[in-house]
Amino acid sequence: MDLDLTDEQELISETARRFADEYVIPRVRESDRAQRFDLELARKLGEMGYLGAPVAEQYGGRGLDHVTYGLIVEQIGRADSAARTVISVQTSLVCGSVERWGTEEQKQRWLPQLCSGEAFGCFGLTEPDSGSDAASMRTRAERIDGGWRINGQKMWISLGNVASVALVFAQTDPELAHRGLACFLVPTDTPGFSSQEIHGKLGLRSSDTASLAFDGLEVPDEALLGEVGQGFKIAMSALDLGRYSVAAGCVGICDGCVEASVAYATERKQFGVPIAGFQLVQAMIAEMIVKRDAARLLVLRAGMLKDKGVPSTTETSIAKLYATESAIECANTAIQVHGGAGYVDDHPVERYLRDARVTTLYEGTSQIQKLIIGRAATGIDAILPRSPGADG
Ligand code: COS
Repeated sequence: MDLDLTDEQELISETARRFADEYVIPRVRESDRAQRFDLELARKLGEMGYLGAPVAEQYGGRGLDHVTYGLIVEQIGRADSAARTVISVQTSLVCGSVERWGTEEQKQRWLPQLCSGEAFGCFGLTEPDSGSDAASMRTRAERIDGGWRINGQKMWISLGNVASVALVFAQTDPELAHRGLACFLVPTDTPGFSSQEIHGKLGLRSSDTASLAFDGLEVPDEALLGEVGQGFKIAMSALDLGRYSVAAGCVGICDGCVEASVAYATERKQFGVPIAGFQLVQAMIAEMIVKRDAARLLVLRAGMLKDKGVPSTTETSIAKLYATESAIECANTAIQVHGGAGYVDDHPVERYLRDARVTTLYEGTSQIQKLIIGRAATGIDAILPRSPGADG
């Protein structure tokens, strides 16, 4: 594994770091306090080429490799996880799915406006009663003349209130279980589509989060992404990209924790010396650095596998599991380094902790990542619980 970044990768990462420092960080505290989605920032991400960075240039993307995309996401994640969520959802879940599974017409219609930030997209998989068990969704799509009628609800949908297009996963035939799922590209101005803001979140307060409802919503056949029955595969392949992006963002959080802690500990004096001079404080900083570097290497490995075009589901789950758990641990440790100062939002570390907390829940919980990793190692599927006495 070649760990050297190319000159271009270094340059793009450095540019993203500068953009994060100069443009994103100065506005993040106010948006977080106001719990307000920063539309101007989201559009600026498009202008910078950070939405759809790995999408082919012919569709408005930058045609970058996944390693470079991960470097961009890390830098934005260090600055603001809400902005990073815009990139992850738009690029990995939405653009990634349209580019891989869409018809030429669907790609031409949606990708340029999504990559430029002119329009936003959301990913409608999770429902009030269906999270880890994504295939058990209740949203139904029924065949009508020339198209489909969709009824149901989605929950915890990032960008759901600002999106112009929603990827909506729906069951076409419950008897077929996951093989009956279909995915639709639904313009959000379609009659029967509605969204509602979700507030009161622990973190990601300036991220737009919605519940969606579909009430007799009708779409033509051309709205189908891929084929009927491919919905589950589309969702899982999207999550392979989305989990990678979340992991890269969490490397950014770990890095931000190190940076803030070193700055604070070398400045803050107690007993007449900077607290960085105390061994127990250095130990905390060292622990964060080890976690950051290990997470960064796991993300790099997953990105390299994606760039080679080989399966990377397990390595992506390993990166996501480790990076997200590490982000929480680093943020908690960084608050400890900061003492009381870390408990208020003059420093970024309390926000890091609140924002990191969701990353072990969304795009597959840590438990789901462990089950994916364990199944790959043992060949035994421990995902479905078996009742006592059941066969097999
Ligand atoms: N890419 C493409 N196809 C995939 C895939 C992937 N990464 N993972 C699985 N599939 C396919 C399998 O090949 C299988 O295909 P067939 O029907 O042809 O056999 C099918 O999907 C079912 O796969 P699997 O048996 O692995 O599904 P399980 O029901 O065992 O469970 C888990 C899969 C639990 C891992 C999955 O449902 C999951 O990841 N759940 C979490 C959902 C999630 O992350 N939700 C958050 C939403 S975004 S906030």
